[in-house]
Amino acid sequence: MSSSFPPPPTLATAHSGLPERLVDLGTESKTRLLSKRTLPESVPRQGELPVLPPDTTRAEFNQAIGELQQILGTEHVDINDKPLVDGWYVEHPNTHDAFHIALQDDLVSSAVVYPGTVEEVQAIVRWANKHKIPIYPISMGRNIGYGGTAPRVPGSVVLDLGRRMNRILNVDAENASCLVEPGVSYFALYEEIQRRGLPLWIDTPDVGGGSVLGNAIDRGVGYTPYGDHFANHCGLEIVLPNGELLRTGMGALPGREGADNPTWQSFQPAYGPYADGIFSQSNFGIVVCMGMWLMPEVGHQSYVITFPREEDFPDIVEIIRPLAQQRVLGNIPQLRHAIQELATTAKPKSDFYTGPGPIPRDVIQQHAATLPLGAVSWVFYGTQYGDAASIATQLDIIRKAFSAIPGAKMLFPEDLPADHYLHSRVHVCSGVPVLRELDWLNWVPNAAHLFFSPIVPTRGKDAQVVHDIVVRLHAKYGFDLIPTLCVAGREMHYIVNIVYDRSSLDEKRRAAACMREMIAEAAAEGFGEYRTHILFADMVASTYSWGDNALMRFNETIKDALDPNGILAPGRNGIWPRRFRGKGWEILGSEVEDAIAGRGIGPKSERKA
Ligand code: EUG
Repeated sequence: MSSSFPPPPTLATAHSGLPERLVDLGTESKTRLLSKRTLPESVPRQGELPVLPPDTTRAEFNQAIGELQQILGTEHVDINDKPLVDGWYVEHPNTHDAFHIALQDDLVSSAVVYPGTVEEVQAIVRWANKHKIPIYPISMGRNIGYGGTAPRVPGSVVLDLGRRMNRILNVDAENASCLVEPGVSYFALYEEIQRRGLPLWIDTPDVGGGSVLGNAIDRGVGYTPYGDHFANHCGLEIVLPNGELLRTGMGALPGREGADNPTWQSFQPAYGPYADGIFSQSNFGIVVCMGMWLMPEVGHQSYVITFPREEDFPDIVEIIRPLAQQRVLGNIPQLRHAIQELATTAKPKSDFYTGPGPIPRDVIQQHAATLPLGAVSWVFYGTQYGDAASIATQLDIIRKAFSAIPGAKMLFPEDLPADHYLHSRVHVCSGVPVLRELDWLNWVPNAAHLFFSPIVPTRGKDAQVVHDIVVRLHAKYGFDLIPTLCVAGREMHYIVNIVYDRSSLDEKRRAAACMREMIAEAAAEGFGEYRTHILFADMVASTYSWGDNALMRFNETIKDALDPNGILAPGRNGIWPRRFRGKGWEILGSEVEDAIAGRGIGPKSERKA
């Protein structure tokens, strides 16, 4: 392997860096991925730079930015006028979406600013109101597959909160909770808890570089019993679009002599309407600090159950439901497809199949047969928690339940070679953040990915409906189907990972068309997404239309009341402030493919013919 790529930064030098324990693995992973890149690191940008915010002349922009430099210091304001570099997971750009689906410089900021305190965030918000310039806050911008650091409105000023606001403000070992700023990654929180020697787990998503705060308010998911991140947060501090500061939950009650309330991280709703929900997946406020519950460490045992037959999918789902509802399954297990056994070897697709289009089912089987799990179709990655006796009982119940599926087989980490993916699951499911999940990015050159993320009932016949839609549309658009189902007792996050070559306009256009049709067809059957990439936000939001779009009208009422100038993340999650509504900003239907064809993503009247 070539060694021409320098190691990524560590936590000692960057808030977004890797823990020391992962530097060698990270360097290998980065080198493996980037050495197959055929795209140049950057391409010359076109037109005058930076891209301006809407309704702002260059003179007005320069004047406004000068004021911002006065407020923050010039070293904390970067103008986005240099080449765009997609980078790598740990060294990701905060200028644009590294996994671009439209043109690389369609979704770009005019500038990136780095507030260091809550007061500076408030000052920036007041500045934005004065100049009517949209601002777009990110915690760490690792919302990969959903838009990363990119603002929805080109020319917005990105507030990178994480770079200078990355303190772990408190870890309360007795209450088993912490209080964090936006720049605290899972890696950083984990290392700090280890350093203090506390018997507490964090809960990490599949990859550990993301912001604990950012992921929770985007309602992300992890895999210990505390895997529903928003459900396990406790208390927020928020800068509102008018610059005021708000604490939710028990934090609204002042502590003794100006201290934080002692139950801020103990009780979520406090008194009165539970406001926290409207600050998740919204553009109603900037969350600058968040409490999070931590799980006391406990015994754990990970395992896989393999299923040889493709068509047993709905029956597997039927067996999962009661186990999850009874909490025999105590966390969020994943049901994956055999194709991931191939992809998590970090080998490219071309090692398995060089024909055109998706890799055929029998070719997947044929290669899977040579891998540790054998010629399987579906793989259930589970973990049980408790003391040894309790885990043994749970495993008996689970083994017995799944034995109804012909050929089902349970295997443990010691049954599999050291490099098998299950060993990575052992870490994730016991709160140790890792990088391994990035391996499937080697599947195609210049890989980017886009998630299609519908919520599906944990019921065989419903799951089959969505599965059939996804299978058919992936075949139609020529993509490999890479599904990961994150399962609970009543619903599953059926995550489809569209991996595409971002150097190919044709692949981008097909990926977008596939996404658009999956959203529409799933909605026609009554199924909707829990989260989506910013380019598809309007489309997904528009499917939640019950009662003549009652929900969107409600969201718009809140938006206009809190943000009358429409400065905070316009368009995020499909919510447009009054100033932008009715001007053709929404991207609906095939407009997304037009955007990819280079017609732009601004208001319709400004898009190229
Ligand atoms: C994954 C899970 C998600 C998501 C995106 C990706 C997993 C990929 C449960 O939510 O939104 C392996």
